[in-house]
Amino acid sequence: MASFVPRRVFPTLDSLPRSYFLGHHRAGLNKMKTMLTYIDLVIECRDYRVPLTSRNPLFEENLAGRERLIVYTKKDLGSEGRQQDKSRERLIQEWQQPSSVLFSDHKDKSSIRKVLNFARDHAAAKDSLMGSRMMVVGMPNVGKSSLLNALRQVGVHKGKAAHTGAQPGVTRKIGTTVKIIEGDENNEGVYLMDTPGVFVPYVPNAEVHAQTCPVWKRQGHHHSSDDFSRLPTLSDEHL
Ligand SMILES: Nc1nc2c(ncn2[C@@H]2O[C@H](COP(=O)(O)OP(=O)(O)OP(=O)(O)O)[C@@H](O)[C@H]2O)c(=O)[nH]1
Ligand SMILES: [Mg+2]
Repeated sequence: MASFVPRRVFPTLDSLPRSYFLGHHRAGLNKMKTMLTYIDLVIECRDYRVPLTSRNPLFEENLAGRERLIVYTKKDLGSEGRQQDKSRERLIQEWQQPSSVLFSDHKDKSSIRKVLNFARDHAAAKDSLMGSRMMVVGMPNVGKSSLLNALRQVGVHKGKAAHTGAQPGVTRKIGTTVKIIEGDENNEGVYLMDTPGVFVPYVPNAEVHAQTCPVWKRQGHHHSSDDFSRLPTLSDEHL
């Protein structure tokens, strides 16, 4: 039997659409911008497995001026708790300074408590009777609504409030706002607002496209086996 010889060069698939920037992405981003006045903290979610390509520069451009916590979600799918995983996390934290960085798994209460503690400290520093309002943002399917549900579950022991799903585009509108930390006589508590995932308007080259599409399987978009053969590894992301 002939032995398997992996290919070293991949053809560029020019026929594939390289973006997924839909009307509700633009509308969502514009609405997020207008809501910023009421928001004390932006919680930006990125995918732990693709820390570079799940970052959307549109958020930096459009949501500047608010303090930001970056949460790398789905840690359970990308980390085995090895030394190299921890080194990579330290590298990501350094890279993102001065923003704060946390890593989460929506089913791991201790990682969710770390996000809650950050939110609590942030709200306490603001020291307002009105409590604090936060907004979760990120690319489609990174786990924003799952994080919101987990924070609500651990923070105020309430059930799922936002729809979640394996396909991108589940959250279509800015809407669900939930309490994640109870208030007291001095403040109203902490509230978190869910937002629709926003993709980048244009993916510059086939390589970046090949890295993003297997992670955010696009609705109605067929991927060739070539896309999947180029599934990114964390080393491809230079981290
Ligand atoms: N293993 C694992 N899966 C997760 C985690 N967080 C979210 N997911 C899964 O990822 C998928 C997408 O989650 P959502 O919370 O709907 O993602 P979203 O960012 O709100 O997506 P859109 O609203 O479409 O932009 C779902 O199948 C979740 O169950 C996590 O920490 N670990
Ligand atoms: Mg959602």
